[in-house]
Amino acid sequence: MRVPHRMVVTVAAMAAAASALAPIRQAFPASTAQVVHITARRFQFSPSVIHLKRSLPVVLEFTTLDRKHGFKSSLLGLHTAISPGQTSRIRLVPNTAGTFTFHCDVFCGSGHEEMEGTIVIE
Ligand SMILES: [Cu+2]
Repeated sequence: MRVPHRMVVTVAAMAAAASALAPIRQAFPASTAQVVHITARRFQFSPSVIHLKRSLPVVLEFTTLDRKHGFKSSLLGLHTAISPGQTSRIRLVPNTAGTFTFHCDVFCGSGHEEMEGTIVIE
């Protein structure tokens, strides 16, 4: 199968953009980090807008109130499953100011496509 040249360029550009925006994942003492708790349920995240400060270590903590969901931000390179009875955590140091969308990547029903939110790094 032939791949159109334009498509190859677009994928490479997206990969470059993603690596430039990827937050730093590093070990740091949990006590120094801001903790943001996020709950997921059909078909929303709460809070749906997450405010983070650049260079400030943060732990994103996820739980679900009903069934399995997912948290994915492609531009920030963040992903975790959110399973019933468990707490999922992502530790990161945001290194790029901006507004980045995230969404649920586990199909969870008729409103799944609208299950999304925004991370604002300032
Ligand atoms: Cu979903």
